[in-house]
Amino acid sequence: MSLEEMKDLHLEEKYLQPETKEVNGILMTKMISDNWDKIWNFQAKPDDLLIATYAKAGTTWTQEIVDMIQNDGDLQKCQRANTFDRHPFIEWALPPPLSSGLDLANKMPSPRTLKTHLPVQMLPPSFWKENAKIIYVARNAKDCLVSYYHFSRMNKMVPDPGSWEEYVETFKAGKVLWGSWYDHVKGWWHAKDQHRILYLFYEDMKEDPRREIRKILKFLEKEVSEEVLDKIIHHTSFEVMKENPMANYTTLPTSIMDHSISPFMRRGMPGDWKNYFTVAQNEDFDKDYERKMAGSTLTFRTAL
Ligand code: PPS
Repeated sequence: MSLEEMKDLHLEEKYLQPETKEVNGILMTKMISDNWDKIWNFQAKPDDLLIATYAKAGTTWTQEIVDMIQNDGDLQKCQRANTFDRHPFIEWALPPPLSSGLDLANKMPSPRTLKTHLPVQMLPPSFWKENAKIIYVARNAKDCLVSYYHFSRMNKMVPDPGSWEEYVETFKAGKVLWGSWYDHVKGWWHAKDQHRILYLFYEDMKEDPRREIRKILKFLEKEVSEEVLDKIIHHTSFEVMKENPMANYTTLPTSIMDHSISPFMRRGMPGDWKNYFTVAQNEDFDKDYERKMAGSTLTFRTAL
């Protein structure tokens, strides 16, 4: 649906800078909250593949890698649609007649690849029951925060982040959509020992994409030639994806995502947080981080 058609339907006020409403103590858009029963009762299938992440952790990157693998490196096939249409975002609810993630997923023939940002305790239970494969990608908190801040400035479908200083506190308190980063990464880390979950790190993918893509291949029980692997690495590099309209979210109207404020494909590297945190903010952040992550075996690299 074009922006003009959306305007005709007067839908904009319903989805731009949306109201929020908690579900089980986790901040969500009001649309997600209002549709929560349907989302919770989503029927997963055994051959579904779910890409689960905290927002801004490398979801789109992983989606492109997986799609390239599933299509044996066929670039044309991976150009068939926007990322968000290739892989339904299961909890993303929009007012009709716009398609919600559930509608897209229910219409999609199997095998499906799906996306979620849900914290582990809120994943529809059918995923566990059907033993669907899940790839979880985690990214260090500081880079996630910076990326989420800029994304919230340019994307009118999520709440306004306020000033940088305000946002640092909002993020630490977990009062952002999909809740606390700390609980999210720890919750999924714990779950990986009980379920078919491949837990990856953004920083590892950046350091050695070949090694990490091989892990995904093994998990998906797929094999590709070295030539195809090279092609996948190239096509899913930040520089190439930044120019790929089917992956960089530039096909959305600027009233939804305004890339002149900040591009979706922004910096694409670990350590960019150093350009934003003051020394004092960093010290405070580290102290709070120690408290929130105490007792966890999960460790992150904040630079390469
Ligand atoms: S979303 O909206 O939650 O689905 O966003 P998500 O895709 O998880 O995260 C967006 C950030 O990932 C960066 N990105 C990449 N980094 C490295 N390589 C590749 N290929 C790549 N593709 C996307 C993107 O630039 C966002 O991070 P920042 O730090 O803002 O640049």
